[in-house]
Amino acid sequence: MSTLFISDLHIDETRPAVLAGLQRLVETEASTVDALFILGDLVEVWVGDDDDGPVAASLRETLTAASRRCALYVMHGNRDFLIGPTFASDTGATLLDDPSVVEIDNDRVLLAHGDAYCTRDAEYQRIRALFRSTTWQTGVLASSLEERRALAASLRAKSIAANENKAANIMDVTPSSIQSALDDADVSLMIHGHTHRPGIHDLGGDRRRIVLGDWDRCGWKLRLDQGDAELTCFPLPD
Ligand SMILES: [Mn+2]
Repeated sequence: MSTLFISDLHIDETRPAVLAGLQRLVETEASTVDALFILGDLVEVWVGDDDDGPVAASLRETLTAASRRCALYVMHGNRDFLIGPTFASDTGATLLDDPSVVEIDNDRVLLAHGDAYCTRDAEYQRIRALFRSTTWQTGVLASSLEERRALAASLRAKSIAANENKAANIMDVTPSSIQSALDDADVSLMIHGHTHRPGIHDLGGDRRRIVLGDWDRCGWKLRLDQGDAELTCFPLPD
């Protein structure tokens, strides 16, 4: 069995190369794997499944093409937590809870976006809890698409000012929170994104933590083939 993992594409209208890179990955690789997992922050912002803009339309098309070639799983990140069941059914994707344990090559693997393990950033964790609460999300989704676009634009302006998508500004995971997550799930392998610090970490014993990379100067993908893990950076189209 072959499985592909990506995360942190942060797609928006300002970076067409990233969307083009995803389209090319789907065309060239989705039919060579059994499943594609997107572990959060597929987009820079998602204002709701009723988004009728060009980026949302391209994403629907691209993910639909992916789900025709392999099983497609989408997990929320801290940017696209408003992706809902309508988008999932439109594209043939299955929404995955964060975290989730899935079986791959007869091994149980813990999948997560990763931000929940950055426990040293108390302020971030407070905002995370708010944004992921049903009450807050229901309130936002009750406002008009125009109001949500305005809210997204103001949050995005703040994010650019704060350079929030840069690894230096994202706190890394707390090692103890990783060990607890592995203990709780009773697994030896976890895969996550968010921190923009791609790598394969040997945690001792048979424990491993694989961190996916963000799509910026290149795209990042992890391919698991019968237990072999290959984490690579590949060029994005011009
Ligand atoms: Mn993230």
